[in-house]
Amino acid sequence: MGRKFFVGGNWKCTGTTEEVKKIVSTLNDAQVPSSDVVEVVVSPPYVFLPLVKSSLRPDFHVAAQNCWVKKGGAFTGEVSAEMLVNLGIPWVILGHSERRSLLNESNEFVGDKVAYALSQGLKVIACVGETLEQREAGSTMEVVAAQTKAIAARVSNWADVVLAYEPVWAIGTGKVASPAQAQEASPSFVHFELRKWLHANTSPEVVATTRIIYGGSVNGANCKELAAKPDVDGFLVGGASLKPEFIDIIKSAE
Ligand code: G2H
Repeated sequence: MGRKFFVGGNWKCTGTTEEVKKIVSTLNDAQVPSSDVVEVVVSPPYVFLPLVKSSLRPDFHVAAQNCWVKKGGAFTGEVSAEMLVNLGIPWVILGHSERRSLLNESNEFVGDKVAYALSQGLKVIACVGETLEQREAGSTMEVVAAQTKAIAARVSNWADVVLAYEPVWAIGTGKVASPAQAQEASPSFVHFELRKWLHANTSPEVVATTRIIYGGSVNGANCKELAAKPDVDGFLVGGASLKPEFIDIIKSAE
């Protein structure tokens, strides 16, 4: 079974109601490959989820950018997985490096979040990735494997998980991982290595079906070449997902 190409748009903490309406209108008017070919999920800030959900074309889906680690309750400022389900939001991004680094989310905490979100029926875009210091120290795979292991230790059903490899040094910097860094025949490349890690630690079905997408300064100009790599099953796009070039990135699925 082939893995359907996945394109996520992470709008991060940006936007006004008017800007959000404009982005949705651009997406709604776009000619893109069918949902048999590409799965498109956009992730606005929490406050815009109902607006985007109600106005976005039905073949595109919506993700929250985070959710709480367990059942809701006395957790001021948090949003629970149950609330997202109640709103009809099918996806959530968890473990983004901005939350890992700025809010000190540990591998275990992210793993717990992934497990809880899945248990409530959400689908999860789970992010992993190394910092520049870690890459330069030669510990990329060690870091990425530890992050993935904390998820795998808590998750048995990977059907609703998309793994996003986002090297921290490539996020919002304009320094995209070269296609060679994201995937090459050599086993030293991270997507290939991650699939190998899944092979050693999960089941043949998980290895064959889990999508490993790339994030970090993906744009309309570099998406085609990245998309052509066999272990790059799609993208998580930040800055460029707010612009019309997001359509070109969706089209790179073909
Ligand atoms: C990585 C990515 C989206 P950008 O954070 O998750 O952002 O494409 O702006 O580097």
